[in-house]
Amino acid sequence: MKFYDLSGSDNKRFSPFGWRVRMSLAHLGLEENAQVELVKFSQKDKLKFSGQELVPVIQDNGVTISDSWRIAEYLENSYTSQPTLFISLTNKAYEKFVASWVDSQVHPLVAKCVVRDILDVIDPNDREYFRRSREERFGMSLEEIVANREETRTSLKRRLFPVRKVLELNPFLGGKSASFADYSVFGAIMWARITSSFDILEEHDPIIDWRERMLDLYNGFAREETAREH
Ligand SMILES: N[C@@H](CCC(=O)N[C@@H](CS)C(=O)NCC(=O)O)C(=O)O
Repeated sequence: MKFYDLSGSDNKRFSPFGWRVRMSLAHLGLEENAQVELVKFSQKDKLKFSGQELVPVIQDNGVTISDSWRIAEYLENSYTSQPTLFISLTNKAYEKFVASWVDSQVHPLVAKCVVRDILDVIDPNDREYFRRSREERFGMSLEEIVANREETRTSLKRRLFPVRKVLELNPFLGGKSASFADYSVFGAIMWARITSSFDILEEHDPIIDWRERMLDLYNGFAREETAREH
């Protein structure tokens, strides 16, 4: 299996969607099966075979799959007989809800905290593209986007309310063990952890305990990925 993941300079892998796939591979015990191919923003030619320009992508047994959700579905369908990544039996409804909620409601706030810092961890050749494309998307400079990030963090704290409520009852969003819902939220956490020294969680937030549990999973491999100092 080949796994194409986004990379900054020094092979830093910060893509939140890449993290969903990394955690899913580890969850299924497949991390050793996947040969990782790192792709920088300026190396989109490596993805030509997939007919689109975004990572993550996997190639396995002659099939090519892009999009973290579709990749996780493929892995679960191909490598397990029982549902474990997607625990809700009704059309994966819960995981779909959480993943889409993170994409639309959590990622924009995380971006407003760390997008300027991403510039420092990507390849110097990718910086002009990154600044231009993100400034176009937000309609302001990277510096302006993050200017009020303490306030953004307070909004993020409010937005993460449902996560806190589930964690009052369970150690993981998946219940007793982690599921794709956890990996969706955790992807956003790792995105910030690797690119920025700004902690997107405020002190004493109970979500910090969950973050620690997530960092411990699968022999703590996520914790070993170099984080920027807080
Ligand atoms: N829906 C896709 C989103 C993938 C995506 O947005 N990937 C970003 C990296 S986090 C990317 O490849 N960006 C390339 C670019 O912006 O040029 C998924 O879940 O995999």
